[in-house]
Amino acid sequence: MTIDYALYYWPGIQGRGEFVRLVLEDAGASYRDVAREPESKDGGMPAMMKLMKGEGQGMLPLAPPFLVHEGAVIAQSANICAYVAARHGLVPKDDASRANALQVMLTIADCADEAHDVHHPIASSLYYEDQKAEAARRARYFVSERIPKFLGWLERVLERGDGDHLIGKEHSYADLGAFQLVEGIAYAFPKALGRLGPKIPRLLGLRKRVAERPKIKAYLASERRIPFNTKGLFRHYPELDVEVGDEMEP
Ligand SMILES: N[C@@H](CCC(=O)N[C@@H](CS)C(=O)NCC(=O)O)C(=O)O
Repeated sequence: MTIDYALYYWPGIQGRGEFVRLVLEDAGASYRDVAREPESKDGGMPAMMKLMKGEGQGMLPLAPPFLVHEGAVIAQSANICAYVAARHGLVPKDDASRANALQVMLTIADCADEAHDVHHPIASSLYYEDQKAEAARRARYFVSERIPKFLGWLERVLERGDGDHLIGKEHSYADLGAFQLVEGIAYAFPKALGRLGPKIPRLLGLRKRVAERPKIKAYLASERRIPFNTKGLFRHYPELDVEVGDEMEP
């Protein structure tokens, strides 16, 4: 079997690479997850670092995830998702729908960035333990203002559409991204999501439906799906899943 895509991402975490993995999996694409493969098979961290140092052809990536396809090196998670989706029928063909799908995916990436910045509000190069006070302060705002804003917006986009899909009447990579965002928030901020749940029925319905897509279901049950953990983008620290009351309006 020919392998079409090579995904490069930190081994051991879902992170931003997971948004790409879900699109590759739902597309049924053949791909390598290079940094998770043994060095003896040209995988592992050395293979990824080589490309990050510019010791390869194609565009120089700033940070993982990046995808190599037919010699092109493509970075930025939302951009990679859009690229793969367009090749596998996971986004409508017209320009406006494609721009809207990317808009949704970039907004999801913004929320994922903010979820990261809750546990690393000062610097990614510092340990969480070195920025706990700032993280606790930031968590209050993320939980009370930002989660309701982002998830409430996705709910409204669904409501204004057919109720089931973010883009038109078709399943697209935007739906896969929304699924992963909700999964990440459910893991990291279960109490916050529990409180918000009654206000986002369509988004929770989308989450369920995506999880039941045959290829996604098989992937989620496989070893390829790395469990969430406290090294990734979405981290569960109980002290950050703070209780807030009436501030939870979307
Ligand atoms: N906006 C980029 C962010 C990429 C990014 O921050 N990657 C992380 C891992 S998830 C990283 O390794 N960053 C290293 C760095 O920024 O120096 C994307 O969505 O792909």
